[in-house]
Amino acid sequence: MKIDTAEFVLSALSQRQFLKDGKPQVAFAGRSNVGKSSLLNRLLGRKGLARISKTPGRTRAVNYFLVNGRVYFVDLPGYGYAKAGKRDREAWAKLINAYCASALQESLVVLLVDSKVGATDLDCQAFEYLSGFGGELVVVATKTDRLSGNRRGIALRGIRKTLELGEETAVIPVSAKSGAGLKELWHCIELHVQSAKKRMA
Ligand SMILES: Nc1nc2c(ncn2[C@@H]2O[C@H](COP(=O)(O)OP(=O)(O)OP(=O)(O)O)[C@@H](O)[C@H]2O)c(=O)[nH]1
Ligand SMILES: [Mg+2]
Repeated sequence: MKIDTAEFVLSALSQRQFLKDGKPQVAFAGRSNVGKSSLLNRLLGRKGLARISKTPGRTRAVNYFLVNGRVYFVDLPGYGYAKAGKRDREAWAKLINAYCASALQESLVVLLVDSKVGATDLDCQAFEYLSGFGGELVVVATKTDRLSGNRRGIALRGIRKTLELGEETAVIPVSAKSGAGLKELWHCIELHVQSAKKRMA
């Protein structure tokens, strides 16, 4: 997709602020620090659009970005932030649950898993949870620039095995740093936007 415009729209802190105007949404979910904001920025070719931080747990709200006036990219707050207290975790769960219940059927969810860390227990739980909403889901393995070709293959197979993925679910290896895999991910996103348009027509 050629990006003509990509603009920050809204940082939603509660369910009332969620956007439901019928435009397709592509939601980026995953562990804190897995690289959601970086991937979103790289896909859109806009470095500073979504905030990136070396401190995990910075993205606390549901952040919406409107792309070419026709599809929302949604940066979801990350899970598994080690320093988060109980209240933080509960607030996070509430926000994510609400987003999933309200928008996930219409969304493509991009679940990010760190290729070097592999799929954690929380990633498995997230995968099961997100799969339960009946929307489309694609798994991406992030930061592949940190692995050699051989170890990358092993890591991908490991992720597939740990998440117990069936053939219908793709795992796309990507790097926000090198740009690897972005074409494949864009292809998935395009298909989603097109099928969402057909549903609405
Ligand atoms: N080597 C490498 N580092 C990356 C890549 N993507 C992200 N990072 C680094 O990983 C760290 C976290 O990136 P973010 O994009 O902020 O991660 P996030 O998932 O949005 O984190 P939260 O907002 O806390 O949930 C930063 O230091 C990034 O520079 C990548 O493709 N390769
Ligand atoms: Mg982030």
